[in-house]
Amino acid sequence: MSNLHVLPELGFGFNELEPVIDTKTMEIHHDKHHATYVTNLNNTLASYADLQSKPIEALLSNLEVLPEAIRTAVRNNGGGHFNHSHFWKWITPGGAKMPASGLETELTATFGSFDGFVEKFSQAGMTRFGSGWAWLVMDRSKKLVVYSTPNQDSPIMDGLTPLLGLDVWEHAYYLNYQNRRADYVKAFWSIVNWDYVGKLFQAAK
Ligand code: MN3
Repeated sequence: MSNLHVLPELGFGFNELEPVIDTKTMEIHHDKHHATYVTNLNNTLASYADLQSKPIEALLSNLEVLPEAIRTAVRNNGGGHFNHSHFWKWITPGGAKMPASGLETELTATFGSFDGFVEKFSQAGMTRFGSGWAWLVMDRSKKLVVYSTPNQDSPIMDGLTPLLGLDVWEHAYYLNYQNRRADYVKAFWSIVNWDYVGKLFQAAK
């Protein structure tokens, strides 16, 4: 088989986000959770040759055209693969400063201040009941929006462009933070890769 989806490299060591995200969590999250989404996605598409050549973005943007028999599996495992592939780039050892890309100006214009954005995004992560993601996205009218999704649902399924996402599944933080999701969300801000967020913002504008 030639068109398999592939688990991307992390780009840094499992231990390099300590103490914000512990080594064991990073290892299990990447090598087990994300790897399983990739394996399950490839298995799901195994007997659908015409779908195997489609990029993950194309599959997720048009779930409704997929055969019903595999739609939920692609939604869950394809969403998991897509979301995590970005997540590993949204976090970086030591964090990366807000780029001078106009994004900070836009965040301030939309949310009142940068802190106002942080507050709103954090709330989205905190109030997502159960498993899911908090998002900063650009909508079709080029407006910035903060919201959250359940499970592995991704903004591209809603026609929105993800700029920053935070995994608030317990598997993302439980070993270190247990029930303290708020502490994990707060610590996240010190490892955000704003360079990558800025690139996505520029591309989406
Ligand atoms: Mn995860």
